Amino acid sequence: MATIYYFPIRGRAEPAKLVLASQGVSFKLETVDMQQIKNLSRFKFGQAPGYSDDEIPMLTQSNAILRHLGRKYNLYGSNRKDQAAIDEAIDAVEDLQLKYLGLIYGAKLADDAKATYWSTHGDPKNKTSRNGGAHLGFLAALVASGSKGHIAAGSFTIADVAVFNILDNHLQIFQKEITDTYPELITFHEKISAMPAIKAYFGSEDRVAQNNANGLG
Ligand SMILES: N[C@@H](CCC(=O)N[C@@H](CS)C(=O)NCC(=O)O)C(=O)O
Repeated sequence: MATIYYFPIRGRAEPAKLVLASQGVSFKLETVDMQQIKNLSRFKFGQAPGYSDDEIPMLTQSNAILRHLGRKYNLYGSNRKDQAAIDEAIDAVEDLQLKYLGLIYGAKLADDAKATYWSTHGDPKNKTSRNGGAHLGFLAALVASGSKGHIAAGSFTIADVAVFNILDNHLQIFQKEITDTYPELITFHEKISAMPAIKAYFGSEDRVAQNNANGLG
């Protein structure tokens, strides 16, 4: 059975859970202890999440897990052009994810840090400023340039999952700002949330309530 080894939060395990849920694949969450994993060689980099299934005894690195699931469940495009576009989107999401984690864990979501974050990574007027390639405007453009409401390949792929998840995290903090600024992102979020399997997952116990380990965001 697909097993995710992680803390009882959404965090970096959530994209994998979303993919499995979207395919109707049941999974088990084995909660881990931070100190314990430091001494377990199967957590190759001393970090979680980890993932295992019938093919892979243990895989770490959340984006490697996401890509493995994409290949396993045919959610990774069917030609190199689409696959490249999917990779591009996942890597762009990672750039924004690192900024987001800085806001949550580094700045502890302080009001002034939130304002600076929105100005740098959300406000359209700073899309062309130095923002480390991390800006919600880029995601909005990505969504708008996709086809059939999907980021790549004109169908549901792991790129949709990556973009959905980072957007979902940002909506916890910047709901009003995003709604007022990027209606295309709201439409995309609503579309993915309305997929029957995703909707069922959100209503299930598998969707843990806490987003980040420090309870913020
Ligand atoms: N690049 C890794 C980062 C994983 C990561 O930062 N995991 C955190 C929890 S979300 C962790 O295990 N931290 C403990 C540590 O770094 O010592 C991934 O994407 O999986």
